Amino acid sequence: GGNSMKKDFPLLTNIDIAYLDNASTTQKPKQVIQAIVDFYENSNANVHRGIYNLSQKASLMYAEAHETVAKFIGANEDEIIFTKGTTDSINILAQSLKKTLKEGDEIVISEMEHHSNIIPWQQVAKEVGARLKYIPITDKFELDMDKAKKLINKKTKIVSVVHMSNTLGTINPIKELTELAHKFGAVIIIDGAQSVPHMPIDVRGLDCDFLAFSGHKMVGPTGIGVLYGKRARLEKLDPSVFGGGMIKEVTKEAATWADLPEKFEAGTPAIAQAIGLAEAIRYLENIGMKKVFVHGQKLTKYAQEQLSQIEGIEIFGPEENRGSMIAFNVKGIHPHDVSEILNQKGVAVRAGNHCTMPLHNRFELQGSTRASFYIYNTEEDIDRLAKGIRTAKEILK
Ligand code: C6P
Repeated sequence: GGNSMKKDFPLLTNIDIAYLDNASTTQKPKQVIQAIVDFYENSNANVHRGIYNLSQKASLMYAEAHETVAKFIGANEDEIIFTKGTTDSINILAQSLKKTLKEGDEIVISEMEHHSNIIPWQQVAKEVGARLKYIPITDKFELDMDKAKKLINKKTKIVSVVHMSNTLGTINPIKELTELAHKFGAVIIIDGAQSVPHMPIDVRGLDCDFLAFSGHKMVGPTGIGVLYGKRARLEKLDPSVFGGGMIKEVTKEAATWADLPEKFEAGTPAIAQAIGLAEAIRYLENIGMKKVFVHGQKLTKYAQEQLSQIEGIEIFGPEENRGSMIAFNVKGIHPHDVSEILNQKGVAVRAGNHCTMPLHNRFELQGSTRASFYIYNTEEDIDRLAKGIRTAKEILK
C-alpha cells in the first residue's frame, strides 16, 4: 500500500518517479540533507588538528560518526575506517593484504562478484604471482558450496565474497564461508554493499575479518563508505595510503603509524559525509533493520508475482532467500530498450551488466534489466513497472 515515508524524501516529492534503482544508489531523506547543511553552517572545521573549540566540535562529531557506524554493525569504533565507498574499501584492503602474500598463494572469490570485488584481486594476484579462483554458481543462482569446500584449502590466503548479490539478489551463506576460510587460516572479506543497507548485520555473529559497504546505498551521502576490520587484523596490517593524519612520528627517513582507525585514514577525511552517514543510520535504526528487511522481502515477492505474469519474461535469481531486487529479461527485447520505455513512463531501473560481467557470462546473457527496492517504495511503484514492461512489449514487439 501507500508509504508515508516518501514525505521524508524531497526528491520523491519534487519529481514524479517510480525510483527502482536503489541497488545503484538510494534517495536521501531531509534529515540527512539537513545534518550535512547544519554541519557546514555551524560546525565546519578540520578534524584532529585544531586546539580551538570549533575543530574540537568537528572532531567529536566525526568520532561520534565512527561510534554510530560501529554500533550499527556490532563493532568497536576503532574498527571502523571511513573510506570513499565499497570500491575504495576493497582497494585499500587489497593493497594492504598484498604485502602478506607470496607467489603460489590463492585468493578465492565467486562468479557473482561485483567488478569492485574482482579487479583489485586480479591486480594483486598478477603483482605477487598469486592464483585467483572462483566459486562457481549453480543453475539455481546460488554459490556451489560443494565446490567451495574444495576450492578453499591450505593454499587459500584470502576469501572475498559478496553477501547479497547486486544482480541476482542471492544471499550467500557467510557464516559457512567464514568457518571454511578460518579452518585454513585464511582471512575472509565480505562485500556488504547490498546487505548492510537491507538487513541487520552483526560482524561478531558473522565472524568475518573485514566488511566493506557504501553510505550512498543506505540513504547516506556519496563519497563515504566503511571498511570494518577486526581490531587484531587491522593492528597487524600495514596501511597502503600514506600522508597526514595517519602517523605518530615522522623523520626524514621513516614514520610510525597512528592508532586505529587513523592509521588507515590518511588525509582530510569526508567529514560532512561521515556525519551524514551517521544521520542515515539513525534514520534506518528508527525504522528498525528487521522492518527494512521485511519490507524489501514483501516488495520483492510482490514483484516476482506481478512480473512472472508477463509473458516472455525471464526472472533471474533464486526463488527464496533473496534480497530486495529483481533482474529480468523480456524475450526478444534488449534491456536498454525496456529501460528506455520504462524511463518514458517515469520508472527508473538499471539496464546492462550491473558491473557483474563474469556473472552475466556464466548465464550467457548480454545484460539484464534490474528493478531494486528500498524503504520508500510501494506496490504502486511495482504496478507502474509491470505496466511499463507490458507497454514496452507492445511498442517493441
Ligand atoms: N553496485 C549497482 O548498481 P560503490 O560504487 O563503491 O559504492 O559500490 C561498489 C559495489 C560493490 N559491491 C556490490 C555488491 C555493489 O552492488 C556495488 C555497487 C551498484 O549495483 C553500482 S555498479
